[in-house]
Amino acid sequence: MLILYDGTTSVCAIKVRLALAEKGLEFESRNIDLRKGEQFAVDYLKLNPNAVVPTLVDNGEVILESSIIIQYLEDLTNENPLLPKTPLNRAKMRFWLKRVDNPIHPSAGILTHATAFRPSFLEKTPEEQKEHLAKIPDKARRARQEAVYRDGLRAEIVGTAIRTFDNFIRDLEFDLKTHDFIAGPDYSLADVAVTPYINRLEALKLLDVWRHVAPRVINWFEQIRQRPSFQSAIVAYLTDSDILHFKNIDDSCAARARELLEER
Ligand SMILES: N[C@@H](CCC(=O)N[C@@H](CS)C(=O)NCC(=O)O)C(=O)O
Repeated sequence: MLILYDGTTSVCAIKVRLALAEKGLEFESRNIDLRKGEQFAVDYLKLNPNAVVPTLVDNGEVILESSIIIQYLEDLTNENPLLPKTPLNRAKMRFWLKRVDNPIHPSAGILTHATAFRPSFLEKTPEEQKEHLAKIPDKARRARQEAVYRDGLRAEIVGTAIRTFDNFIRDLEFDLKTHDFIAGPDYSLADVAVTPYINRLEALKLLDVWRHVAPRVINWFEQIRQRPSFQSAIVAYLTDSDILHFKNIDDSCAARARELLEER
């Protein structure tokens, strides 16, 4: 049995849940509440010393890193293949996986923590805030979270995150000119990897910023939302508390993004 140490709104965990759904693989989801700091529990750190989700355990073997996990799932079964058919499209797929890992993933973290997760962090006492941040093993991640919890959308790194997404979306738009999916004519792991991040932009009311420059990306996302995996791996997992976190998002994130992109 596959066990997924999971996070309901975690973009990386969603990536894995989408791959599991698309491959038709059964698994047990064990939720790690990141807002409560369950990723720092001693037993969890033994599985994943980076204090992040997802972690996949297959027959006692631990597999880390979402992009590696989804490729592992692909290797487990030939059913519902998610690898492009040609070497060139496979290379394109791997390129998008790499780019999603970095710089897209940290950029998504910056924007999410500056908006959706900031209010509940600020409700903690100064000691609790300090304690939470001190437990984050990756110094760069800790510094990013500290900056956006403190300064919100005015943090300097927000500009870098928005510009990173701008380049990403424009490049996706370019690639979608020649094929229906991101790495060729068929749905692949590239679509799996990109979906949670475009969905995150939508949740942060940011996707509209690119509606006119990237109509193909918007159209691609509309198609992706119709897939059963979108419902089972994303929508069905949202708890009332998750919905509440994202309900607080107003238009200020989109307004800040427009302002930053005009400064370019
Ligand atoms: N490179 C890792 C990144 C995992 C990651 O950053 N996960 C986030 C959720 S999307 C997390 O667990 N964050 C914990 C925290 O913010 O303290 C992967 O792809 O698996």
